[in-house]
Amino acid sequence: SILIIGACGQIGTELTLTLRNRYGNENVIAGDIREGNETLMDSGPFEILDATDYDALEEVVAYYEINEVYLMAAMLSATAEKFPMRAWNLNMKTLFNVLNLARDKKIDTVFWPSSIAVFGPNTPETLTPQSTVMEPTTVYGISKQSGERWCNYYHNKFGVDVRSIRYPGLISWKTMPGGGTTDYAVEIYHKALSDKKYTCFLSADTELPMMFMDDAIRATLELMEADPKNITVRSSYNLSAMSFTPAQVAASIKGHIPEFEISYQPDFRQAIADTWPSSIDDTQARRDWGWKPRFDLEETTKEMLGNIKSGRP
Ligand code: VAH
Repeated sequence: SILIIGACGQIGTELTLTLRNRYGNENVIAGDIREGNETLMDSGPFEILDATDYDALEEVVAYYEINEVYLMAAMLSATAEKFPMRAWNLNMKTLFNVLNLARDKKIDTVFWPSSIAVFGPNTPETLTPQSTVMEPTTVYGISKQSGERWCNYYHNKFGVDVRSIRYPGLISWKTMPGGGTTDYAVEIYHKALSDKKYTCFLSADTELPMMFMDDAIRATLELMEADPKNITVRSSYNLSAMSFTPAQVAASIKGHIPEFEISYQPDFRQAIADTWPSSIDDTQARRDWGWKPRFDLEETTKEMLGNIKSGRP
């Protein structure tokens, strides 16, 4: 069966629901340090789990006969700058615990998310290559770069089947993001509907790689279901769907809510965003496992405004 660690997070919630639809509710165990929303809690087994505690994790894996783990728990870029050592501890200890379970053959397959945050100020900024200079300047980026190196090491040294994607900023309506620099791209839709205005914490022209959550979840399942012999990247795959600026998403929203007004008050998160690329080259993912995005900015805006308005759970 499958265990999602961090099942109540922005990605974890949707991943859990999708996996339960696909593999059966009882075969997908949701684990998190806190309880999640009603839809998640009512749809299958749940365990309060601190994945930094190896013994607690091993007990859940044994009890439910887990063979696949999605490690979606982490402290994201903005919050990690406020609590560097807590972020490092959470992001790395959980990864070592899961990789060691796989090394010791207690589980078979691991998914671990990386991020465009692994790139830094001297990384080529447009169409950032799969393999390139990476000198991340954020705590979160350092933890993701280091995590990628460890995933690649455990694969080469112990044959661990760990698979990873460098997610761009993710936009979802079912869940709110938590502590990221790209969170503006979710907040803006909620505020557009509730207040018809939004004060953005990034500047108007800050172009960042972004992706609608349905694309990110589909990519994750496609990678996990790919034939291992086609997987040539065991650090983490670049993945891309679109890039946009706050001004562009505001214009897209104005097409549906003409009276929507945006203003800009960049805060400490601007300095983080300025170190990240504006677009990503995902040729390797397209070649290795047939990746192809489906949602562009206009379709994302329609989905977000349509679903948030209906107040679906
Ligand atoms: C963050 N949403 O903002 C995450 C993600 C690329 C951004 O890693 O930290």
